Amino acid sequence: MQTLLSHIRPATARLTPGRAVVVAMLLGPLVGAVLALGSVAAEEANVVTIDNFTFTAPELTVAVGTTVKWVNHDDIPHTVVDKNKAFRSKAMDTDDAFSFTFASAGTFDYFCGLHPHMVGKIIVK
Ligand SMILES: [Cu+2]
Repeated sequence: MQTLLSHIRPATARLTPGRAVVVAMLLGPLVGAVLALGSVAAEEANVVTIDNFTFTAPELTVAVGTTVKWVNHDDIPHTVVDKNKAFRSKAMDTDDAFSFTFASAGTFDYFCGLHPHMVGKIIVK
């Protein structure tokens, strides 16, 4: 036990009030940034991002009348094509977006016309 304490004491002694303030100052903006990201994500609930050849989220459920936006975050072009031809985007370059308003209920399976293994689904209720 004595040896364990002798190991702990130097560690706690190092966290002086001055250092604690520095740590708080460093963590503050980080926590703020994480909270800000959280609120952006909440606002963009009907956005599907394209990252690393993947639609995220791959499956999204929305109400009739909802506009869904796809945003390409990859550095190569992608498209969004509905299997039943309800919608079809042009090639989207980096940070380009495509939006479609779902006026009727149903399940919309879609894929990337350039990389057909990229698939996603919008469920409209
Ligand atoms: Cu693609």
